[in-house]
Amino acid sequence: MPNDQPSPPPVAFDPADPLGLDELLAPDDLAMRDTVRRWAAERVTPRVAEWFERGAPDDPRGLARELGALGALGMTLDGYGCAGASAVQYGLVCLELEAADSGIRSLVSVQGSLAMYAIHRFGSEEQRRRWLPRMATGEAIGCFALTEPDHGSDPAGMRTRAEWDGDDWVLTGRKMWITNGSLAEVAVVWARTEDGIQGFVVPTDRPGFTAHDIRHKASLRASVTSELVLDGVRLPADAALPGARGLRAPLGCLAHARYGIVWGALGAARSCVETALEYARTREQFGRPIGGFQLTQAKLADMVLELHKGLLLALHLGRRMDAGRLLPEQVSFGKLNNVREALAICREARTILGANGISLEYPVMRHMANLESVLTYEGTSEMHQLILGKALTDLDAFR
Ligand code: TGC
Ligand code: FAD
Repeated sequence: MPNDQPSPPPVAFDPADPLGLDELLAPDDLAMRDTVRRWAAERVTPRVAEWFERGAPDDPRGLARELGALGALGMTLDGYGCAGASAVQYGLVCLELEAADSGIRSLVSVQGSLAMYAIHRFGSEEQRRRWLPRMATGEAIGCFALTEPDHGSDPAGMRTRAEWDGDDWVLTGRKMWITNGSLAEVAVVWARTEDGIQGFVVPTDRPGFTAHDIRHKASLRASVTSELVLDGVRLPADAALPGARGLRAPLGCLAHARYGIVWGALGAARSCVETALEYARTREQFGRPIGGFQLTQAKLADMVLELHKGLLLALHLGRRMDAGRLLPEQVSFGKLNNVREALAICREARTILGANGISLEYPVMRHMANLESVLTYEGTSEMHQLILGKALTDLDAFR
């Protein structure tokens, strides 16, 4: 919703908002953004480098409950305790969380845009009532299991299968790289059936379900990533998501989560721009601040240019989503551009910090390492190039 208050005339150039984009946001949008910004600055930023170094957040369940109290879980969904917020507000929240760390935004994306969204959109009334209110408060954590060890970009080839045995479904297979996997009370698992790909709501305490955390990650270290093993997991007939048939269903969930990333990645980039600017103002070499050298200014100017062009794009896509007019190809446009540019911004910021750029004392290398995952998950940059390529040429180059 555009701001209907008259805007005061711009008084001076604001390095934090050079295009005056805040004027395009409604007071409610700004209030929500500022609340989440403060929360992240108090609860995440001071501790996240330590979580990253250790390879796990301190208390992810506590974080989930705090995010629930902020209304950030499943926030665009209606009913069942969800906030019913706009897509623009969701985007702003993703940006603020990712300015602290991509892992925290990931927790929210997977919970809200993938697991809750799948249950809300494709689930039965009973499934919605059972899971969504507890997921909205963060009492129950969800994960979304599409990727397999041998099927990442091409989920159509998945091997995990669900077969009837009497009145029950029996699920067998492995899922890989699953965010929140070992934390989750409920997993939305995609499996092949005799009627094509279907989604299943799997309580993770069922016999035969195990989750093993993936170690030795150099990226997304403040996030839990797991392998799931489904060894003959027996489920009642009503565990299947009744509205989900074919790959169209999980891909529909991905479109929602990818939209959040369009904004989120810019949060990581903003944090790097702020850090580089501050560093350039204070670090002296050859007798003056390095921010006074033309080469450094060219880097800073280009970083700020791409950051705020990305924000304009994100806001445009958010307005389209709120109007019900956002196409999957437009989401690919945004994810491809904004993640790629955010990563380039972080890499440039790292050069400005010199040797300090590789230290976890500063957030830059952590953001940069995180964005390597963001470039790959939710569809690699190559997949989004191919989605756009197909939309432009009407020729499918995937196979
Ligand atoms: P294709 O034939 O193109 O599509 C199959 C059916 O799906 C429909 N469709 C979509 N529907 C809604 N939204 C979208 N974005 C859609 N894209 C496609 C399509 O119309 C078709 O419908 P129908 O009714 O005709 O059957 O399928 P394909 O097998 O050729 O695959 C296309 C491709 C490569 C683009 C797709 O497989 C893909 O996107 N691959 C990337 C996989 C991916 O993104 N995985 C992400 C896993 S989750 C994750 O990474 C979470 S990270 C944690 C975090 O978010 O923080
Ligand atoms: P591959 O598909 O094997 O691709 C390898 C390379 O080949 C890529 O560069 C790719 O673009 C390229 N490539 C593949 N096919 C083509 C082609 N036709 N043309 C050109 N290039 C091609 N998945 C989930 O389901 N749920 C989650 O919660 C989840 N969380 C994740 C968290 C993290 C930290 C990470 C890193 C991944 C997560 N994933 C999750 C998995 C993620 O979605 C996949 O890694 C991603 O889809 C890519 O699959 P892959 O890693 O198997 O790479």
